[in-house]
Amino acid sequence: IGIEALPDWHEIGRPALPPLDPAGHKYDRGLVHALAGKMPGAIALSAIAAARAGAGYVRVSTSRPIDGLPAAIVQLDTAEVNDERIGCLLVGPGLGDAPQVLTLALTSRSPKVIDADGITHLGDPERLRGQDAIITPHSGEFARLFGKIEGSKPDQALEGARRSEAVIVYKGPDTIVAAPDGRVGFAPPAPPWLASAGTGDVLAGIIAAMRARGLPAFEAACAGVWLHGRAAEIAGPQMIADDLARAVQQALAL
Ligand code: NPW
Ligand code: AMP
Ligand code: MG
Repeated sequence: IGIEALPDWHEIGRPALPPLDPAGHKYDRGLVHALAGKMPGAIALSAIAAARAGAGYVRVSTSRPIDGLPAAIVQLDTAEVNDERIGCLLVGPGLGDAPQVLTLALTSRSPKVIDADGITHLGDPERLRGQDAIITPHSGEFARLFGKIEGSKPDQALEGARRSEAVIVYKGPDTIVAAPDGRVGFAPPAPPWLASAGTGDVLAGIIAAMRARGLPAFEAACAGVWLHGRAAEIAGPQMIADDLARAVQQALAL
């Protein structure tokens, strides 16, 4: 089907974040709790991006200390996934072969962003039902989770959202956000230098921060995609993922 025939589509634009409560404390400004795995550098990128995207508090559960994290990012050796203060749980970047960490995340009632190896370990999209989840697959991860779905990229994303009851951020040069209720967001063009290692991990962290800061799942996903693209423009063609994570702060001011 053509774009005009899609149920409820729109071009993704600047996010409308709720204003900060002048009397708020760090937990009110959004607690992102990230679960580390075999490649801690990836979750470090996510955590830094979440902090730069304005999460008031970022925690990382990890079995060993992670280099390069700002002092404000707290490292814990236990995964307290049932803490009701968690505004968004993040699992998957750098997880590697640790499906039990995904299973643990799915026991939490908090909203979730699931990316990378977390998507691969899902196996069955029906495990996402009732999870209040956003998933952020590239085309390889999308095919691993959903198998072959016919149709255009927005058709596929919508069908994936329907099957999983999750918001899908189907990444690539033409990123699409699809919700189970039929809404579809089309990202504005993003610079091709985003195609480098670690940029997807940064996106997952930004979206987790948007969710923890109070945006509903579809809006958080769209806001994250928009900020990620703008941060890439600000960081410029020679950027690496670390620069991208830092540039999110400037993208928020646009
Ligand atoms: P092909 O070539 O199309 O046949 P994986 P990953 C296919 C972590 N990272 N983009 C493609 O197959 C991540 O968080 C750690 C990419 C390819 O062979 C994950 O935990 C970093 N691939 C883990 O590494 C920074 C696509 O899928 C295969 C594709 C693995 O994530 C880097 C790769 O998929 C990285 O983020 C697409 N659009 N479409 C760190 N600093 O520690 C199809 N493929 O095996 O899931 O690899 O995405 O690199
Ligand atoms: P990942 O595949 O998880 O590392 O994520 C890569 C990120 O870069 C995603 O946000 C993609 O949408 C984005 N991206 C990948 N290739 C391109 C491209 N050619 N142009 C613009 N953005 C891209
Ligand atoms: Mg990735």
